[in-house]
Amino acid sequence: MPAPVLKSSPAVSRYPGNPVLRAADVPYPSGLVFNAGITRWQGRYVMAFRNDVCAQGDPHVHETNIGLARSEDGVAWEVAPEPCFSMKSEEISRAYDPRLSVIDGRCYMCFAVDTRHGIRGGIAVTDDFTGWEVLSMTAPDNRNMVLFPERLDGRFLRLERPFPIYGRGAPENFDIWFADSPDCRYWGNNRLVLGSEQVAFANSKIGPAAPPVRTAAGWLTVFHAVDKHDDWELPSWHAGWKKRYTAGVMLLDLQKPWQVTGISPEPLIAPESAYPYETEGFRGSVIFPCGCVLEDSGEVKIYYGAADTVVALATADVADLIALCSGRAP
Ligand code: BMA
Repeated sequence: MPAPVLKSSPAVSRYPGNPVLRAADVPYPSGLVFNAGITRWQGRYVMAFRNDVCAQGDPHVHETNIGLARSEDGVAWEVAPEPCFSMKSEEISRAYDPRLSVIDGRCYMCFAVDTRHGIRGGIAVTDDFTGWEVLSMTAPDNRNMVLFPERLDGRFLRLERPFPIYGRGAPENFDIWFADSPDCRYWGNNRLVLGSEQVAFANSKIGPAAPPVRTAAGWLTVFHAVDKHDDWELPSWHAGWKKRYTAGVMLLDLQKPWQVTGISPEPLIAPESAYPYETEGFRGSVIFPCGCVLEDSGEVKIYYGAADTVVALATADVADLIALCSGRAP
């Protein structure tokens, strides 16, 4: 059964030259380039991207590392000669899905870590994208962590997505949570931000996507949302792919960032067959934003992993996104 069509918001425009990064742009072994954290850094744009090493069309991934790319305009990217981060040991198989936030002049990266004992959320900090200090790793299972780009009352702020298996009442209905920290190492004050049942276009898990962006109306926050159906067979390099990932958008209170003050009832970006890089690839019909940049012009650049295969870019006017969260059409 095909998935019923979902449309993206008219507030969003895809960059016509999409994808902005793919495996062929990478000067070392690469098969899939997706889920990329992006931020402005020292007058340029910097991207940390997930790099899965595999053959085209073959779902067996041999290795995953995190690559680095730089750009003058946020559109044309130059990939550094070597990956910038990886984790591997007897316990840890890989680190992936980076999100970048600049806080007080240092660049922090959140990432997921697959281990023999579950999936953990990591945070590392760098000043040069060469040396990294790993500050914290959650207990399993947790991932999709994003740091706000500012502290509040001296405390670091993050959104995260634990995966409760027992006690949630449904096997994969996972939610967005908040935590804060005095030092980015020790985290607490956990609060529920958004339950997956509050998102009309999800029937399964949701999660933080890109780090929130400050606006006068609140923290503009892109999240991902999953709908799935046992009868679906979505295009994929492996059989049995049944999950569609869309992007949604909400506003969080500037002083109480665990409180949702507005949310768009419709998807912001849904995978559409007019853009085959979204519907065909390693896992088709996946929109997975990990980076958001607000320009002085009011343009918001939203970077997303498309079909778990490439990095794509969509833009929107910040006023339109705020209007969507207030239940108003742009
Ligand atoms: C999620 C994560 C992401 C991936 C997405 C779609 O659970 O594994 O890395 O992009 O699924 O496959």
